[in-house]
Amino acid sequence: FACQRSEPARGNNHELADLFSRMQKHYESLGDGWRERSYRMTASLLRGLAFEISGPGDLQRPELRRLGKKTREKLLEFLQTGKIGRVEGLHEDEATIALNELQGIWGVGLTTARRWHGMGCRSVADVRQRVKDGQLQLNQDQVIGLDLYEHFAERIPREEVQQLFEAVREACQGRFGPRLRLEACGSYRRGKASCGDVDLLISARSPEEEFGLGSCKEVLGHLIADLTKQGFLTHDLKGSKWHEGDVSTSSACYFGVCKLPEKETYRRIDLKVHPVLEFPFALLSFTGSGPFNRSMRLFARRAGFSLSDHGICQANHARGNGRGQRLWTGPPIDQHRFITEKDIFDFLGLAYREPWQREV
Ligand code: DCP
Ligand code: MG
Ligand code: MN
Repeated sequence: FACQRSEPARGNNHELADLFSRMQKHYESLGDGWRERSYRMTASLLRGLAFEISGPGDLQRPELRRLGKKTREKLLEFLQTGKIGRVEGLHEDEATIALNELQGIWGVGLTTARRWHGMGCRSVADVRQRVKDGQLQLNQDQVIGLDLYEHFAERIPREEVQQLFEAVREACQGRFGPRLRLEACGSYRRGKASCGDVDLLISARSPEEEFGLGSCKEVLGHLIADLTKQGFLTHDLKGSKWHEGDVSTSSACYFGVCKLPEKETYRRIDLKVHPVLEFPFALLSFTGSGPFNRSMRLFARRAGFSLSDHGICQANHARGNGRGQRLWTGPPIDQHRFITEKDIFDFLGLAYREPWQREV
């Protein structure tokens, strides 16, 4: 994990991690979960090293003791030749390209993409044809995903994210007055010039203001009703299941589609409402990036904690061959200690990283 107190490692480790990530993606697309996890683990281990791998001797260091024989061979090959033959040999085959295109339809995961590929679908156009011919049944999300495929494929300029954010802020203000806090997260908060979707996090401004507000689900329900009524929200995704009674979590989450009246393009929007006490954890998690979250959570786990968008608690590995990765969670850490994201970095002994420094 590259934000340990010592200087972040770059160079070899960085390049190696990218090579292993490519292998991971390759096996992911083949559905080989075991190899996928193994390469993911190696890539994130490499990204987290506090020292630079510069010679064969480094492979003996205790930080690398979990690596298997094949992985060591690849590292050695890289140190000796500057590349890994196995990765050089990877080329995107036609199946991979087709599977990726199909998974670009919102609501289509690898399993569905494979099934459709097996029926001869190679492209979005193929899917549309088969739907027309009545050979393919889509679920509700996929109907929307296919209809709005070209819309969702278009990146959202920063300024438009800002406008969409304003629309939601006004709805919050209109319904709850100044009690709610709204943050644009995801790639927007990481400073990207354009975003794939709009990610908005909502919570009360303070525990006092949370009092009497209703549950997160109720708050979200009101906002969705208001935003739908005014025509801002146009489609619900995930079968609009957000309001169903999942008692295990205190937060609420909505996936949908929105549009500004003056714009042509429909945009994907994710809304999350969290309790005040979870706010810094939700902000950190919803800001990403995804790989950054994974490496920070892995770092936390190695330090004996389990980090999520709800909080942090003590966690113990199941002892065994080290592959099982089963986790017993212990007592939560007092959430009142965490007001900002920086409090979480501090707690884990990590140097703070600004959102735009969280790409990996
Ligand atoms: N996230 C995560 N793990 C996932 C999905 C999301 O940790 N499987 C977190 C990290 C992401 C954030 O949620 O940064 C928002 O998810 P998005 O899918 O919206 O991704 P980004 O906003 O980072 O990129 P994009 O511009 O493509 O929306
Ligand atoms: Mg996003
Ligand atoms: Mn999102």
